[in-house]
Amino acid sequence: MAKPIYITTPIYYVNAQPHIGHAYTTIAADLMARWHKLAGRDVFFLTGTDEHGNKIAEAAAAQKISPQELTDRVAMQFEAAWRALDIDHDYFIRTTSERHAQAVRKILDAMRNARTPDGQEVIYSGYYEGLYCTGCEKFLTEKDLVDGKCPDHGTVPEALKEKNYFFRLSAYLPQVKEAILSGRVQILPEEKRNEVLGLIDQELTDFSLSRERVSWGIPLSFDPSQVAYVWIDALSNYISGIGYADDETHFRKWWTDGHVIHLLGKEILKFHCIWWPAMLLAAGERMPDEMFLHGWFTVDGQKMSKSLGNAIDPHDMVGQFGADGTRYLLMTQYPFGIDGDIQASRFVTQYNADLANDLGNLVSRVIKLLAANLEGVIPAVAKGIDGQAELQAQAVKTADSAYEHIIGYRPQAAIAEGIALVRATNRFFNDTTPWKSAKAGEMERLGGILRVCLEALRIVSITLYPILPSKMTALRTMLGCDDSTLTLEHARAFWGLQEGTVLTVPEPLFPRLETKRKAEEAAPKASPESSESDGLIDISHFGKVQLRVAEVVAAESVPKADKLLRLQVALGSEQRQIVAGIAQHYSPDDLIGKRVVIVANLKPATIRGVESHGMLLAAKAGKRLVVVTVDGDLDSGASVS
Ligand code: ME8
Repeated sequence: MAKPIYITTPIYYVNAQPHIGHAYTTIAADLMARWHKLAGRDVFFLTGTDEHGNKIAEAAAAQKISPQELTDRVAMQFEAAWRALDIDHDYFIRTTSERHAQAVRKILDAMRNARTPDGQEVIYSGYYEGLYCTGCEKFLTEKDLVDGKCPDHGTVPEALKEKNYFFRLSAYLPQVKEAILSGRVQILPEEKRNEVLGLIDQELTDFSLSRERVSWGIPLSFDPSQVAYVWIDALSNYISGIGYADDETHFRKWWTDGHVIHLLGKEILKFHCIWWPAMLLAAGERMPDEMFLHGWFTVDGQKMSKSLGNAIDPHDMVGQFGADGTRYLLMTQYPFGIDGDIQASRFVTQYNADLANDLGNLVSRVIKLLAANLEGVIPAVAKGIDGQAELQAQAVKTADSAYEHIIGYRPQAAIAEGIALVRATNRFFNDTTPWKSAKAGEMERLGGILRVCLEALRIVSITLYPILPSKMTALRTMLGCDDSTLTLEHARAFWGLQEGTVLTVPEPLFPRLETKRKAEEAAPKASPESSESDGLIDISHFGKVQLRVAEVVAAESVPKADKLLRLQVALGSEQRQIVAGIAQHYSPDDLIGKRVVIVANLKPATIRGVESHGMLLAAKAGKRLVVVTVDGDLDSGASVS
């Protein structure tokens, strides 16, 4: 018997709202869990929220609410986002739950009572002195800093000295390394495995697993004046959520006897691939089987962040593309293991091309022809139709090839298998011209062609079910298929429909979306057109525009471009160059010292060979153009709302 599969996502911090970065990993895990179920595996899928630590306490204080209020509120938002995206997790673990606290105490007690392979204490007390970044919730070294600041958060870390309990990580590194080298613990993709091995060879130091000065956390049972370090707390979710402290049988089934898969983003590699296996070894538990670290994506070339205001809310996407459309779009942008860029401005085009045209139209053309000529009844199999053998051969292999891609962590390729079958079926439909048979009264041939298309669609409804669960369920209902045939096995045989079943004409599965220029170009981009034309960009859609006050510190004309001026502006502590099409309205000297308003969160563009990073706001009436400026003593960098 194949082992049960236990699959997890990271648990997300509740100091920010859910965005499509969180959705990305969660959809991938959901897709994989559904695939393994199709293949007949027993699967448990866990996700949840990471709710302790100073970062959360500070976020709550900034909103003048208690940490518990904040965590309750944001955890609900994560759960709501996953409902909206049709995420079918088996349990949602919250680290402020009693169930979780019990598990954290249990694993720390187990570590506290254990001895390292060479007989030393696993947990020992000592003093920690270092530079702590609350944004990262970790200590940084001098060489991590850029200009004295955390490179990820741009903040100066705090110098801390406190009594802590330390985990003797060093005693477990040889075993962790061996497990990775032998393949007992698989770290994927390959280059991440190498990165982990490289880190282990740098002889990582022991780390402190408790905090004295943090109060928003889980007190240690052996010293309640300290709380568990938030990463120790967070990693333990993978066992607390399946009953480590309160349901032994469940825990043994999914952890000890299961095949454990952690999906995560690449930035939390060290915690997962080194600390976590070492903690488990120390506590006498099995290490996970596979950890897949996917890349990070930018949105229209920019890092997604709260401060840039460009984080896309999953609900906004679901509102426009539906749950299935959103899942599809997010998973098909670039291969899973690498970094990528998501071009929100192309979503509508892609949705229309793949889902509305290729898949939706195929379904409606087949069903309409059937309803109009054969009373909507699933016809008999006919012989001698050109192209049928080829389509059939491709169809019966589709789901197996897709599942192989899933096992290899290539969800995009798995989806592409399903879409390739849709396209092949469309070609078959077009090449066999069934509408001509209908006109000519060749009902047997018409029926034969449509039956082939319906069978191919049945296989599509299984292959694309994991990414499009609700639409493929609707398609299956229409084809008269129930859940008992929703399996990989049923996608391997070509003939599976019940002749004589009456089908109904469905609502369009994927109604075409408006491709108004506005919607297509909603994500702001500093292209030469946008800055030299009417300058209008749609801010109602994705990628909220961030307006900020900037002070012009230098201005000059651009050679051979009589409309353009090149401005240097101060934006807080940053200096930027902006090219603006205002030379016919302002001389360079007019502008120096003016506090203008710019769209600050655009990716740099090159205009007539000159780089421009941002866009100036101006009001226009007829031929007159006036640059928007602000009065008063606002500093440059201030945001405009
Ligand atoms: O790190 N591209 O939580 P977090 C791809 N609480 N994935 C992205 C992404 C992007 N632009 N942005 C976020 C934490 N993610 C800890 C984890 S686990 C024991 C504790 C996804 O809220 C990706 O999965 O910062 C990444 O690892 C995770 O969100 C980070 O979420």
